Amino acid sequence: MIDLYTFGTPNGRKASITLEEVGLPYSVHTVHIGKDEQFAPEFLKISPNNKIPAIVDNDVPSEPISVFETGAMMIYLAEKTASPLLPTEPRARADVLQWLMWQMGGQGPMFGQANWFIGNQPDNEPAIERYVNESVRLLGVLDRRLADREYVANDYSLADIAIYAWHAGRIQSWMPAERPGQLEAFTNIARWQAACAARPAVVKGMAVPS
Ligand SMILES: N[C@@H](CCC(=O)N[C@@H](CS)C(=O)NCC(=O)O)C(=O)O
Repeated sequence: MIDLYTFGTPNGRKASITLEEVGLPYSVHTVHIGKDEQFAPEFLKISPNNKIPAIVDNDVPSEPISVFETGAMMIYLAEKTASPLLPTEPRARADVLQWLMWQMGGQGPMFGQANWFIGNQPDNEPAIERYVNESVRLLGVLDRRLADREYVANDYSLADIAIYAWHAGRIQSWMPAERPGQLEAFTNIARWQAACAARPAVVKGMAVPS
């Protein structure tokens, strides 16, 4: 059994959707980041960066294996189950990994900063301008990528899970009111988002922790 330490955030959902997709049984432990539970010494032993999510795999021959950082976690789970979410064929694998890293280094941090400044420093116009502009640029990149393929790396993969978890229901919450037209223009993203949202594993994973 795998222990999942998580909270109801985009990064947390990346882990729970992946666990649902690969079909491994797991037990959920809520780490309430609003109550600073991520700083508890026991949690820091498995997640030294004091962030959720983290997993502990007890279904291994010797000591349990703990993994923090969602990108590493998703790759670990896909490899453990030989899942097609991370293909072994080099070209397809590189495609999935580059878009997974695009999410880890680009979409996640930029959406996160835009959301944070709009929520916490609404008068900080330079910061909001910077992060919203960069987020919109990234949305354009994603929309163009999806123009001639169903999923980000052709077949549904870890990349879609990571990007979807951050995309779903988030953008509307921080995109400034004067920008709504831009969102509607991303028609390829809208089609892809609906396809991801319809997957039973995505529905279940998005609801964790219940
Ligand atoms: N790069 C990390 C980011 C994880 C992250 O930012 N988690 C947030 C919630 S979405 C968190 O735990 N924040 C609590 C804190 O920063 O103290 C990953 O992908 O796992």
